[in-house]
Amino acid sequence: MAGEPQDDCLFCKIVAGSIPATIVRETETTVAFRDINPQAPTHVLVIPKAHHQDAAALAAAAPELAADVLRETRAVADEEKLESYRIVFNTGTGAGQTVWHAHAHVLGGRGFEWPPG
Ligand code: DGP
Repeated sequence: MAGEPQDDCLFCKIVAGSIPATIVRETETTVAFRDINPQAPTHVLVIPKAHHQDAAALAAAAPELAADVLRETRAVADEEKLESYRIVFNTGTGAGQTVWHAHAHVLGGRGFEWPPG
């Protein structure tokens, strides 16, 4: 069921604390932790604690929670002192999504190209 923890979900395990992560922020509804394979000097993932498979599912099922995630991207950027940064929600295999629990990448500390690769 949407929102319920999934036994086979890596990020649900990070939320539960059964897989370690370098957590930088936590709220009642979200967790932010450093990406294990950083693509920029700052690379933090912001996730809802509740399980939704991707950003589209999250926005449809729980728009207030989606707003919490977006608000937290700003808080991470402020804490990391990022003047410019990129927020990415890879949504679907073709876009590069590999973990099926909605997450925002907050990337900063270097320049970025447009269009993205
Ligand atoms: P995406 O490809 O958009 O689904 O992003 C998934 C990200 O999750 C990817 O950048 C690597 C990161 N990741 C995968 N496994 C782990 C893990 O065990 N710990 C942490 N901190 N990050 C992980």
